[in-house]
Amino acid sequence: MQIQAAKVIVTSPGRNFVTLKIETDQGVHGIGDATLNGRELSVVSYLEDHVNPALIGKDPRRIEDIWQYLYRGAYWRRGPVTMRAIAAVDVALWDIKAKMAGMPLYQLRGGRSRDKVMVYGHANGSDIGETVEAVGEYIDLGYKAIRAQTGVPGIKDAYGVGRGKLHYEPADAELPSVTGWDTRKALDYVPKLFEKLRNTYGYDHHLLHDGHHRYTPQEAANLGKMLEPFQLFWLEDCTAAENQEAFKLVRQHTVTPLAVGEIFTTIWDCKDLIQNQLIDYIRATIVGAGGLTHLRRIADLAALYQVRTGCHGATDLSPVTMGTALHFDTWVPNFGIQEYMRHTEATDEVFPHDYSFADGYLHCGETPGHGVDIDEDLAAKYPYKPAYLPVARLEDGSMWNW
Ligand code: GCO
Ligand code: MG
Repeated sequence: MQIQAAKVIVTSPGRNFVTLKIETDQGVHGIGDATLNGRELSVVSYLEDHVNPALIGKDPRRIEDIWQYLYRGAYWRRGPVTMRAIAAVDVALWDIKAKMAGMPLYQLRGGRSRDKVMVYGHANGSDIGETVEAVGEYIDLGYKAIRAQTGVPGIKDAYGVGRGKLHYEPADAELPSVTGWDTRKALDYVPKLFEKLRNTYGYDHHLLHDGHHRYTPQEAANLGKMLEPFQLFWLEDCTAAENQEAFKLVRQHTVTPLAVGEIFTTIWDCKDLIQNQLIDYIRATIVGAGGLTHLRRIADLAALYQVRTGCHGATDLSPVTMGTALHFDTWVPNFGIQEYMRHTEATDEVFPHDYSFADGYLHCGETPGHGVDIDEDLAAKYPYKPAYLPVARLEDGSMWNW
């Protein structure tokens, strides 16, 4: 069996997605997601110019060997571009293997560990009142877990507050738009949001919050401590994670559960945080961390330390990643939660899929493979549009973490 063709499809049904399609000489094809929000074309080039030519003629069943070939073979290891390209190949090959086996992908990992996958949705509003209302809407939709983000008085476009409520998408401009940040104001306002949420809805639902790398370790510790009475499911990216040691300070001061990892690309980014038990949830996901082949290694390491998974699932990850993540979530023993921001209808049409939402849970389908395909004719109707994530500046004009 041989790989006959590998092609990259770029489509923008509301936002940009990069998809790799691998075709075999046996008529079976597989697809993988290679989207890197705001830097999409770099992965297109990485695949088209440097990876796809080397795939032709290879045996698609040798997934592990192809993964090692691309990882070790590049010499230049890790990083978001390389690892997304590897993820796309890996996921397309697992799709092919599962289709050949006539099984849904989770069966090839070892079968079901659970009946359904708990997800969290994104509630946001321009102030506490609006966010509280938005959380209520998610509760009415059946969600068991909800991430709550609020605009903060005096901060221009605080992170996580969208123009569209159900389809939050921050990347929108030909050049990055400039947003603001002020830790003092956020530290004052955010705990009040959670106090109001608990007073309004009680403690039956899981609540989550994303700090988006903005607080210093000391400020993050302070926030974690202030949020303790409101019993969060997790506080995410409370501080920048390049320096993994920084989490020691946060950990020493708060029992609020911590989640990190959506920008991690390999097990090496996760290792110290997991082994030193500085986090509770690891957010690396399929497209960001080298596909199913690599993510399961991260999950297995995490399991040794009772760290659970919480895969990144923002809308910039295509339905291909969502579908594959759901097979991973259905299998992985140390599952925690899955992020679920709904894609637009146009996106769902371009990527027909068999996963479904009911009562706060996602269910992966039973179709052989990962259950997601691409309608190429429809995809062609939505050409690539340059789009960037925003940047953030402090009041005095200095750059900060967006
Ligand atoms: C999340 C993330 C996203 C990212 C986005 C960047 O927790 O879902 O923080 O909102 O900002 O994926 O492209
Ligand atoms: Mg996040």
